[in-house]
Amino acid sequence: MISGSAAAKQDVGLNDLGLAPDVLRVRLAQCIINDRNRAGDFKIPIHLAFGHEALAVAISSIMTEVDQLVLPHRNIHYNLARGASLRAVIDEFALRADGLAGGSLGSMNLFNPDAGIAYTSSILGNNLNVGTGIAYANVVKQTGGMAIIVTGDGAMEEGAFHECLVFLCAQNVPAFVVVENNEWSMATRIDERRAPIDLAALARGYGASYARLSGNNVQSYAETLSGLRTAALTERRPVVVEALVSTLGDWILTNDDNPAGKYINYHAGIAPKIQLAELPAWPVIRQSDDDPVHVLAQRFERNSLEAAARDILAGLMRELP
Ligand SMILES: Cc1ncc(C[n+]2csc(CCOP(=O)(O)OP(=O)(O)O)c2C)c(N)n1
Ligand SMILES: [Mg+2]
Repeated sequence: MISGSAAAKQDVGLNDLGLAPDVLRVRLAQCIINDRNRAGDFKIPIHLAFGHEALAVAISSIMTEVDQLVLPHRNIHYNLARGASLRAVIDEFALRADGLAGGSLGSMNLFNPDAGIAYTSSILGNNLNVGTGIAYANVVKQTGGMAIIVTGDGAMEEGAFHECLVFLCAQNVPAFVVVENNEWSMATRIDERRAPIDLAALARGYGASYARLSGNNVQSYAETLSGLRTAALTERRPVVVEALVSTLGDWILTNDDNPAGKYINYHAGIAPKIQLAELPAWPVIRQSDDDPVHVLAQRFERNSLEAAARDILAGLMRELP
């Protein structure tokens, strides 16, 4: 299990912060998009991924030019981590021709082959089948590349999840099947909707490797994933990577039916409680290991992180339409 470590802190400039600036950029860009959504700029459903930044940045950092990402409906963190400009994403979400995909894909199907994002689907489970085909093509064509297929704890309830693992194991295909486990599928928690599934045992049963990521330490995630990538290619087998994430942005709904207030876990749309202007100088949402930005402070001095966040935010603001 990978978790945040309490190594000596470093007070350093932007270039010496490792992957921290990338985590901050993905966080700040999402804050800006959330504010724009609140202002009424977008007409499509947008699934933000506050709390998922460390995973996306770490995965992006270990990808080679011949690897492919295959994504589900919640994909903004990967699109940003792979370098999409904020402006191109905002234009895409506003369905403008200048958008990342010419305004034709919107949010839930947003892919970007130039950045190694080969396919994205809003249909749960659909990207597992397509990703399996892409992974197999890597073997047949001997590209040396690896498909990284991302799914959720809800989408893995689709039969495609099992078909995909059976095929990848039977054909000795290296691939990552990354399960972003936030415990929620829309408004239902795992313990409300099904029996718990032990992914380690399930992977073992099919003949796949298994790794679990938790704690949101981007640097150790990257090191672990890099080792897993090498092992998958050498051993020619898939790895189920279960990443524990908290999708930040929860709020309390109070109305006639719920006078005492009902807890709403963030799924899509505006995260009502998150506003850039109200966040600290470096954009922490939750003071715990649930928040990859909070975890950055285990390694770096707050001064360094605040300075980096200011620089990155200024750069993002310059991009805005
Ligand atoms: C085949 C299919 N069924 C239902 C939906 C509606 N739907 C969209 S997102 C979602 C929840 C997905 O949960 P999970 O895979 O855990 O991803 P998360 O939203 O938690 O990141 C559902 C049921 C869909 N898009 N496709
Ligand atoms: Mg989920």
